[in-house]
Amino acid sequence: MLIIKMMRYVNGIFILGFWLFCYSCVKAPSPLQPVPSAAQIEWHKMETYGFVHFGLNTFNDMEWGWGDTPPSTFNPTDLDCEQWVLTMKNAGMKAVILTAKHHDGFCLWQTQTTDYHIGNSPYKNGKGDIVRELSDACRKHGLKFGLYLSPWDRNNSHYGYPEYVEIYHKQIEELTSLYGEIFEFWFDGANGGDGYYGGACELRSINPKEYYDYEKARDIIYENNPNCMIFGGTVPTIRWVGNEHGEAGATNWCTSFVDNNDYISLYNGCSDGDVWLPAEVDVSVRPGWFYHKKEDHLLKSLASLSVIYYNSVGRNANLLLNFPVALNGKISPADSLRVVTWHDIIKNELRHNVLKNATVTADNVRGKNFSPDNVIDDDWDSYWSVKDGYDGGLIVFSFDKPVRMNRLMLQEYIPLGQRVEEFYLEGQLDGKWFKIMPSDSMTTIGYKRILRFKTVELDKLMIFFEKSKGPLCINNIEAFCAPVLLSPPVIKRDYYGFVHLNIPDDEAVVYYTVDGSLPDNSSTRYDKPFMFNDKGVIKAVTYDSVNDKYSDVAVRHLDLPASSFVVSSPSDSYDKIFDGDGLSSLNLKMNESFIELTFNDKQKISGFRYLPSQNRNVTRIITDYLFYVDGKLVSSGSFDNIENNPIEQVVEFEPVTGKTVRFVPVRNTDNAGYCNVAEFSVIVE
Ligand code: FUL
Repeated sequence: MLIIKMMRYVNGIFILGFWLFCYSCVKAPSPLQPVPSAAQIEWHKMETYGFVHFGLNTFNDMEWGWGDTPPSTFNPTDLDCEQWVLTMKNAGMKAVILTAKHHDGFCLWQTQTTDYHIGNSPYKNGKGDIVRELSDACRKHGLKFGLYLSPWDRNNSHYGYPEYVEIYHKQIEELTSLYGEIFEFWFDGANGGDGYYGGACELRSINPKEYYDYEKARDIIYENNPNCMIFGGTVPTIRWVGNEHGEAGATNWCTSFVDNNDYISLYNGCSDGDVWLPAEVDVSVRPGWFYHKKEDHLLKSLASLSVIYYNSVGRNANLLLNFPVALNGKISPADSLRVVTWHDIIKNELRHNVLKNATVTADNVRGKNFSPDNVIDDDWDSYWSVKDGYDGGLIVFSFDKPVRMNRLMLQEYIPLGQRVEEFYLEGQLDGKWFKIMPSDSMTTIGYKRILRFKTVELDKLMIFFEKSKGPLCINNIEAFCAPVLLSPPVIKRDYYGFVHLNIPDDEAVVYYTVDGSLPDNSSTRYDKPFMFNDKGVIKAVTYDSVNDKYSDVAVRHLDLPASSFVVSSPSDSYDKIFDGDGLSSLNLKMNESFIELTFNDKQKISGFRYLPSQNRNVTRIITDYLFYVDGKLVSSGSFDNIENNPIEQVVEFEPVTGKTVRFVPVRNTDNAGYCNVAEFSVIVE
């Protein structure tokens, strides 16, 4: 009897041992083709890197130089590549890509292929080489280095003929053999046609898919840089995302087609694509790629840079953020501070992973090495997976005590391909399950997906993967409770007198005052636009009640609203200059039209405000004016530096009592027949 019992026991151990053995030696899911190359995987892990646009265009205040400006125009006096690199490093970026040559053909290195290069400029008496200086600075500070070499060359006399293609390939050879390792090579897609072309000044059209022989270009690059990523051309390893405003699709597949050299759906990728071609989002911190003084006031806000981050890195794309280096050869202090601050904000938002100590369970586990715990360990190469034959799964995080969160980061183990097609989130508090928005159902994940939603408090978090192209392979899941984004409200009054206080984070609370006092959480709370049919100062702050923190105070001086006067000069679109919107403007005919307002009552008039159109590339800005009260000239003059800095102009003078004012434009920046007015108001005491 004892012997039988012992045998059963031994048998049991044997079976258990055998089962454990099998459980732990379950094979990984087969890769789902197409999969990324090792170099592509390393590229994904970089996530953000910087772009520099600098060249003759900078000195000519242009975006697309014609190719005819002499190299002598290029003269940065204080160039400092280390300042560029340190800015990017402090902003968490892993690399920098330089426009070694833009469409104007001017080369920032000492090339043998043309005279149109930095060696013929006054910079360092012709001894400078910015490709060298930047690649050295990158190596010194541990960043990778990449290059942009425009295929289109509006300077070169051979452009359009076979000779130019040889020149272009020679340029690639110089750049990829003389400056150390290149992590990414950018072939820009622009081929505008017309140009200087050595003086021919004509239109030259080519077929970009054939003309440049990109296959040969790739071979030259790979000779010294076998792991280099290639952007554009006919043999890319990454794809353009299809826009330049910083946004990948919420559905974003790393897979696509390179069919007849056309990429299909740049924004979303293609779920059934046959090559791994992940998206790169390129966007500039200012409207232009190159520096223009007149865009100093249009530097992207922290709020819009944050949105760009979540719409690129948070949507399975890499972010290539451009710095338009200024004329002195440095990134403007405002730009560099803005981007470093933005990085600190994002880092802070994604700092404390609240899933770290959760108990993790799943409805389906492939085997011991594929445990759901793998999604919260720090090992990128370990992942949770399910059994073959399943195209979904469920993972649950349980917390000892309720946890707050408003961000969720998910990552798939992409070496085995991109799989997830549909998933949603649910939370449980006090035994009740509820859906967590951002939307009912999400689609792709890929290398990284970050979701933002309203703060929820949970005992349990469940992620339900409804559809996947094969067994799930999820290597990382993190959740965070990001603090409110404390940007000061944007204050605007519309044509009807309603004041709007806009903030980017709808979880924040806004408080305001209308009596000049400083607002705090005991002031009036803003919940919808309010009527302000008077003159006065509106002050507003954004408040984070969890951390008891305030944004800077936004201040706006509002003059008497449109309801307190009649416009006596007829025009259909006068409402545009009282609507608080700097993008809508009124055109006034020079030497003929003016703005004339008659107040309902006599006023003590002491000045006026003029805002030119805030559209990009704005022209016809008023530079000189006359201002009358009841027919008497009370002020005349010019708006200094308005062309470079088209911000609101405030003119004040000794108060004059009167009812009717007239603002007459005298000159505009372009000596054009019309000028523009986006906003106008009269200051009264
Ligand atoms: C575009 C170019 O035409 C722009 O000037 C800029 O270089 C941008 C990154 O790519 O296609």
